[in-house]
Amino acid sequence: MNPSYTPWPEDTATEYRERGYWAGQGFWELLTERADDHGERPAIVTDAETVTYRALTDRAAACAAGLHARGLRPGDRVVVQAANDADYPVLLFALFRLGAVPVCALPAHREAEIGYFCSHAEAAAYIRPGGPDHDRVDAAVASEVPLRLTVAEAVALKGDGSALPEPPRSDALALLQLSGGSTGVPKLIPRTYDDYHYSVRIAAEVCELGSSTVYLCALPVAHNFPLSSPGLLGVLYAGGTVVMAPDPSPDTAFRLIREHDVTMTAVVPALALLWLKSAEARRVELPSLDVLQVGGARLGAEDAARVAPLLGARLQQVFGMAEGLVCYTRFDDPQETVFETQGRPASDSDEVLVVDDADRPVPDGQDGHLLTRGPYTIRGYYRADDHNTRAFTTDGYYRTGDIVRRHPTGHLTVTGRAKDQINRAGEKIAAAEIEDHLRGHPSIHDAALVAVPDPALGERSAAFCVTDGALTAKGVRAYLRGRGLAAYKIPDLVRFVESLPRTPVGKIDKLQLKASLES
Ligand code: AMP
Ligand code: DBH
Repeated sequence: MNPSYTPWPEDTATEYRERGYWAGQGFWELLTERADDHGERPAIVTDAETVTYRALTDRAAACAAGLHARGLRPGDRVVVQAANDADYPVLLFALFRLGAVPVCALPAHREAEIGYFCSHAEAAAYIRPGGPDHDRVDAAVASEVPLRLTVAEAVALKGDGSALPEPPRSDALALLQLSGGSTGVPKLIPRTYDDYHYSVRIAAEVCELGSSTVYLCALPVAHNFPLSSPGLLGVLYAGGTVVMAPDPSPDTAFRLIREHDVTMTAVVPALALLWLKSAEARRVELPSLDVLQVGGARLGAEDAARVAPLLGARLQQVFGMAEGLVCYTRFDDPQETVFETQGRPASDSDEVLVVDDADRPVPDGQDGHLLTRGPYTIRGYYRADDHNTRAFTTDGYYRTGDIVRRHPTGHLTVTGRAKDQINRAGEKIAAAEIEDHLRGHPSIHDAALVAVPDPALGERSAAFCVTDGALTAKGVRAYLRGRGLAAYKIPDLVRFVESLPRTPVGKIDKLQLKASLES
């Protein structure tokens, strides 16, 4: 029994192994297997270099030995913050080799988040980019974290490989992912090799990856989506090539897609809209691009329909969570399903319940809370006993906080979020629904709806709109009414902003929007 997190019950774990979901392989063995099979193929490509499978393995092994010589041991937690470049996979696989456990921080995190990760995980090391911002973070955690290095320093380390212990067992912790949770501090998500490997494998299968896949990593690579759905790990599993984008702007992304004949990439909806806008203005040709994955937040059906005509790529909607479950639309789904749903679970072994407030199942087609469990969905957050009793049912289902509608095919449409709902005098408004309508306006590029405390109603709604036109609040309300919406769903407040604030991974930061109304 590991005291840091709740493992799967023993009989369930046995079943997952017997059924082959848990294959008993770690990521280090996976990489060395690939290097043995096709060592000279490009694994990672950046503007500066091409790293073959063999070179990636060799560099990671050297780095592992160097980190070991500096005192890192199997099981040690290491908070890692890195840019999208070749050093990140070197470091990641070095930690996998050593059995040290990366905490997947994002480059945008600063003192508050990093300080929290370091103390909560009792990190043995903090590895981070160079530069004044991260120097400051480093200084802030210096008294608490014994080993602190820049990424460049870490990957340059060398040591005696023969001193390294055996690679970790597959039931060990592979990494700690972060939960984006809309309130409070992020939770740490304990993922084992067995379960993460399965989620990567099943993702590679669903996305039909192969050795000819060239994947552009445009989102911050440590995030669960570009890391594992199928992302970096899925593409390496399939023997393909990962091109690292230093930034996700249309200029950089389109250039890299053309230069390296990229076949697939993944973005959040806000980025998709930016790319679509740019593609529309410039009529870009991206002949190699076959699949655009969009996930992390709800993509409106009207925007979904613009992807193929403007980018020449097939759209795949991805609805996932770092806690586990990931849903994908399939390439043979009818168009309507690809536009209107966020996909269906990657694996037949994913158990999904859609329930009412009392945890009673609701029929297909009705909104309900999404609960899930399965071979790659955690049974508890890391060191969070108290929160776990709320976030998980007694029989091990994770309460996603998402409101979904299930179709008879098993596809899910995300219609809202339990925490992201406005309760206006008892009448509920799903923010995603109104946002989709707002984004359907030709002059509104992005929109967010948040709750504002109201003495009479309890809450009222405020809409933040990013527009390029001369819109008025009255006009927006009239437009929404024109879409046939109930009166209580028409925003009480309408604000026009140049852009919506984003969390490090690009989701709309609703807390900041709410705060902007109070100041
Ligand atoms: P996190 O806990 O940070 O991994 O965030 C996962 C959450 O992001 C999910 O529970 C959803 O609320 C949201 N999410 C991810 N993908 C989508 C999507 N395609 N559509 C709507 N919401 C999404
Ligand atoms: O938002 C997410 O966390 C997410 C989205 C798509 C995710 O974790 C994933 C795919 O794996």
